[in-house]
Amino acid sequence: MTGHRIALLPGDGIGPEVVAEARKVVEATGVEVAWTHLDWGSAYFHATGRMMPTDALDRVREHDALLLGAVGDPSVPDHLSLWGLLLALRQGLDLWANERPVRLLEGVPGPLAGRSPADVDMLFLRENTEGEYSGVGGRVHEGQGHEVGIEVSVFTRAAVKRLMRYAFELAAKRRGSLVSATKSNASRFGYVLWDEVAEEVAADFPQVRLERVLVDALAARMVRDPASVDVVVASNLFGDILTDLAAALQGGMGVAASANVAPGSGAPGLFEPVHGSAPDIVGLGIANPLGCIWSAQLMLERLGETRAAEQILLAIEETCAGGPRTRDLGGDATTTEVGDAVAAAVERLRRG
Ligand code: GGG
Repeated sequence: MTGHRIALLPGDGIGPEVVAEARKVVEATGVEVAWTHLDWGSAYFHATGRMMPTDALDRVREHDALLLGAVGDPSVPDHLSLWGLLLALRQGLDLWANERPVRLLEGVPGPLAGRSPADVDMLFLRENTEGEYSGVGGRVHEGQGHEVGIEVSVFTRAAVKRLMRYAFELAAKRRGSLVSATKSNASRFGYVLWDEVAEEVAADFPQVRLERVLVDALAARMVRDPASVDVVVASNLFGDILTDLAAALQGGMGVAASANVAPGSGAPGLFEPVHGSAPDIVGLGIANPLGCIWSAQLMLERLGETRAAEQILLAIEETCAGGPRTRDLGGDATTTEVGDAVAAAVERLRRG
């Protein structure tokens, strides 16, 4: 077997539709890939009682990277599907950083009227294994009037520190500015630790300006003054919410991409569009594949395929600027037409 070993997890809903286009675009780069198709997800759950098999972690570890479509189906409670697959992979592989680039692309309509692509270029780093999504908690007195649900946020010094350090490293390579999203005024334990670690790590990066910003104020600033935001580091929940806002600012969930990674660990990264399974448009052929294609671009970049990654990004930009667009971006093109256009642009760029 030659090439990068990539596990494809199309998953649920529109996942298979967008993953097919991302695969097509990767193949257009000429990069050698050995694909493994894993049919895990809600259909697998109905057949086996689990979202993925018991040896799933061992099986995915045999790969260099994973490309996932979407998780979630109306027939399976969301907390079972998410914890049975996506969160289980993030925690099980200890993929502690969730990276989400946010850029305005020429030609993509969005709510930031009057802003140009140069004004919006952010990178979000979301803590990915604990915080508000630690999975710690429980329920008592179920079904009774005095029922209690407890959800515990877990912030460990080690996990905050590794993420902070990584965020500072990336900020140092970009514009030298790091915003740490916090809420240490109202939440007086976890985020106070978060802030302390941020200040400690900052001492090692004098070239980076650290700003601690309350998450609510940061949300407003992202809309009112996006050019003032470069790298953002946030907890699991805050990162989840802020990156959906950021996706809306860049034109919608359909274009947003992400990478779940554990730099330096050797674990395969998990690359996925930010959007969910969108059950309302499954099978209509109108899902926007750009978020998944962009995620595949991040994957190739991580795998060291710099040239191919650059070509995909240029091809995405070219397609947004003048090519077919799906309905969410104001066009009437199908998922396949957009995937074909990006793949054709990649092939043109390869030929020079
Ligand atoms: N693209 C994968 C997917 O379906 N994500 C939906 C989701 O609910 N994600 C939650 C999260 O990112 O924590």
